[in-house]
Amino acid sequence: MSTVRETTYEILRDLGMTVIFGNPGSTELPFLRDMPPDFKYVLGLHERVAAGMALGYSLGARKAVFVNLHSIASTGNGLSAIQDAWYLHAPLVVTTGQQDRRQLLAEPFLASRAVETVRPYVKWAFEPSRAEDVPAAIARGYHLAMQPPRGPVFISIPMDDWTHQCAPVILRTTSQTVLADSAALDEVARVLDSSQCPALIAGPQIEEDEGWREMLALAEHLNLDVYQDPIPCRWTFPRGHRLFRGGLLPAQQPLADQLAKHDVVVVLGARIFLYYAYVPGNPTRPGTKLFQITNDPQAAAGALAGDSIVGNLAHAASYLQAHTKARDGAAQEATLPPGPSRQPPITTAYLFSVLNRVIPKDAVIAEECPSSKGDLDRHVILNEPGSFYSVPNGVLGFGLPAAVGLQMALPHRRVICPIGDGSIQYSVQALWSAVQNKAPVLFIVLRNGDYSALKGFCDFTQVGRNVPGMDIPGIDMVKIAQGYGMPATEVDQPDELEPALKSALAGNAPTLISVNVAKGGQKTMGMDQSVNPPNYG
Ligand SMILES: Cc1ncc(C[n+]2csc(CCOP(=O)(O)OP(=O)(O)O)c2C)c(N)n1
Repeated sequence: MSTVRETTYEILRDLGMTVIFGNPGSTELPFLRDMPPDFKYVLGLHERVAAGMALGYSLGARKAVFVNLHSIASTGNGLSAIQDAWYLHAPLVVTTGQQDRRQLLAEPFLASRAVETVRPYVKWAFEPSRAEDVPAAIARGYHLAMQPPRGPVFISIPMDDWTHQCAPVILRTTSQTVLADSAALDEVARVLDSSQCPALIAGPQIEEDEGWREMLALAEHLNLDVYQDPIPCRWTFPRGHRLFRGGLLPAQQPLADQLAKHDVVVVLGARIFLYYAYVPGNPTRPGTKLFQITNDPQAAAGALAGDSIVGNLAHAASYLQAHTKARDGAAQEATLPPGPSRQPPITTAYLFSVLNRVIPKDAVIAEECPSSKGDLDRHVILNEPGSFYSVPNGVLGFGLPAAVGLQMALPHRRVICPIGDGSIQYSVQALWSAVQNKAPVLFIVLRNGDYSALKGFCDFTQVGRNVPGMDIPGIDMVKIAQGYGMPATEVDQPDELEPALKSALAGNAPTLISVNVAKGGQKTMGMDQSVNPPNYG
């Protein structure tokens, strides 16, 4: 017999979870002591950062990652990263310490109700009723986290459990590919074959199911318009492809208008639909035949319209390609946006157009730049899988730690993190982790001195501009980064930008460039002027 602690390290090793992201406290020390040398502990100075780096690492490495946080103290701080993992379908096995079982009844200092706190945002939240069940509970959590749709699980572990005796946990496998009903796919194929003007919507689950090549092959076979889902958290179609028509707008009527010319729309791996501001309308023009293929039964059940099919996206795309007729059509060229002005002050459109010129073709973007998402979307053209990650549910603090975790998982690709000067403050301690882990992320701070996206939303919702808390003057991110040990520079003039970016990319160290940019304020988060009044009131 071994101890619970020894058996846990054995099963973690067997399951491939030997990198542990965490922030420790007294209730975790009995687990963390004498960590075996083949394990790596990655410290986050704040739990949003620890769990957020784990999230990035999980997305980059495409596997489950173990997280160890501190009782309820950390669970609250880390909850926004856990909900990001929930929406991004990222398999995190999150554990926290609990007070000693022998005094829990008396609710001692650091007694934890974390299980109840996290429940809405995890696939399973559990505190084992016996110490000797802890390793098996972790294995069960792993298997569930890896089932599509993947996602976080949570286990609370009393601190006295680790020294108990326990039997080994036998390593087992659980299959992870669930195929869509072929009769239902046949119906989609039949409707596509009789369509005059079909369209595909590419969603994040294409990457979850490693279906990039299959999606691309299907689109080329059908020779039809392809749109990215609204406010995408992943890019799942080559941005420079002749069939790519850009992103859908995240509001009902504008989105329906965008798709109005299509008689058949097939949504591959996305919700129907992710909206932001409320602009009432139909999900699609009445009369359009709408299908959804998703790996997520919740997304199927919750779709506002259309017929849904649950199953693996890579398989479904291949199946549709094999069961539909190839379509001809005039090959359209991809349209490039006009080159933005290089007059000062630097605009975010100019910044992203320069960035697009200098980054490697296989760069990975982890972004959080609310008011300039539209500019990023238009000017950064990446055509490789796994090249884009963004906030899945509007909670700021995602970008910085995700970038560090992605870079740690993907040492051969360069991770770029464009981020607002407001957004970076929600998880700024990740700069220290980038330095400590030698993760050469290029952080580009868009310094406009305000919450431009919120000002844009004030306009959009017509609440006016007389709202407090919209400006954030006097933050020097160069000094803050340097304080965490990171080289950092400021860029103020347009012609300083390209040399600064090139010099940072030539090196192999994490670097921060703070760019003074023109205020946005005309755009709401993830949306452009096209959905603002007077077009839609
Ligand atoms: C955790 C969290 N707190 C607050 C908000 C509300 N919020 C949305 S956008 C935004 C402004 C972010 O500022 P910045 O990063 O500078 O980007 P900008 O709006 O200037 O483009 C805020 C505070 C949020 N979405 N998430």
